[in-house]
Amino acid sequence: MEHLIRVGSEVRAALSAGRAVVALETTLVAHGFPAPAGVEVGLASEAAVRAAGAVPATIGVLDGAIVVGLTENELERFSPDARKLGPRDLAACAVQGAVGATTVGGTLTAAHAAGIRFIGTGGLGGVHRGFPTPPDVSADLGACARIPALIVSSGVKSLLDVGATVELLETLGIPVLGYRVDTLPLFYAADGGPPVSARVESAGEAARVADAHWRLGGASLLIGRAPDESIDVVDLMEEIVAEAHERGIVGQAVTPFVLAALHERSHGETRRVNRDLIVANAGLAAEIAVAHAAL
Ligand code: PSU
Ligand code: MN
Repeated sequence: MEHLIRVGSEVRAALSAGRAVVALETTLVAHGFPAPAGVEVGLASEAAVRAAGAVPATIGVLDGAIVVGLTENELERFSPDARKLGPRDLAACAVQGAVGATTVGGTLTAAHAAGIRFIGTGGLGGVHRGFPTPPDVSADLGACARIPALIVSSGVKSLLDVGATVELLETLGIPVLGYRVDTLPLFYAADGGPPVSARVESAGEAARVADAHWRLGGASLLIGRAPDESIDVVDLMEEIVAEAHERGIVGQAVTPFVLAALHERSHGETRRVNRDLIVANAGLAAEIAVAHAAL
């Protein structure tokens, strides 16, 4: 079992030197974009982390191990047939030797085991529309409530009940900070979301708030960064979510279906905005990690 977690050499060296490291997920690589676009998004995110002076640690399960710091060749193995791994799924996937792409919750679990506290992603999971039929709440929220980390996203996944998700985040004691914004970004759209619990103006301020939160025994914090290009796809989204429901698509299959339909019907616009916000969030997570390492 000593090889259950395999930390790449660059990540290992950075961690032991106390340098900034940012964890990146692989669900968006395997399932968030049609192949091979996801790999490009993953590599661009890693480049953004490096440009901000931190070391990227992209996480996924391969060859019987939870790998923290995938190489480019390894990242290319995260195709749409990879399993989607939440916190509950990591152990079985590793033991069974399958390829598994980690969600935010799965990434948090592995990052915590490796000693990494900063994550960049697109959107956090949350409460699905139509709750409680079925009572579909992402395991991302449970992981955030247990594990101390800072997650930079553009809010929560766009097909969720954003209001209900924010209420649940409050219940779980998870700060929802706005990066230079007063309201939580709505993924593709910058404005119109619920108010954040506090606004921060800089990476340094975010790092100090995270540090204070952790000293108080807090777990994760969410930082919302608005997409640089804001688009309104609310009506299109409602149409597609209703269609998924009619077709009986449930559980983990919902997100890939909705994202693919959105990309297609917006003529690629959502894909471009999605890609760019993921890369920008990775860069901001790295800036905050660098600021935290200097505290
Ligand atoms: N947002 C996206 N694309 C994605 C995800 C979020 O735009 O692929 C992924 C993230 O990995 C997130 C996961 O952690 O969806 C949550 O899935 P679920 O609701 O099944 O827990
Ligand atoms: Mn779910």
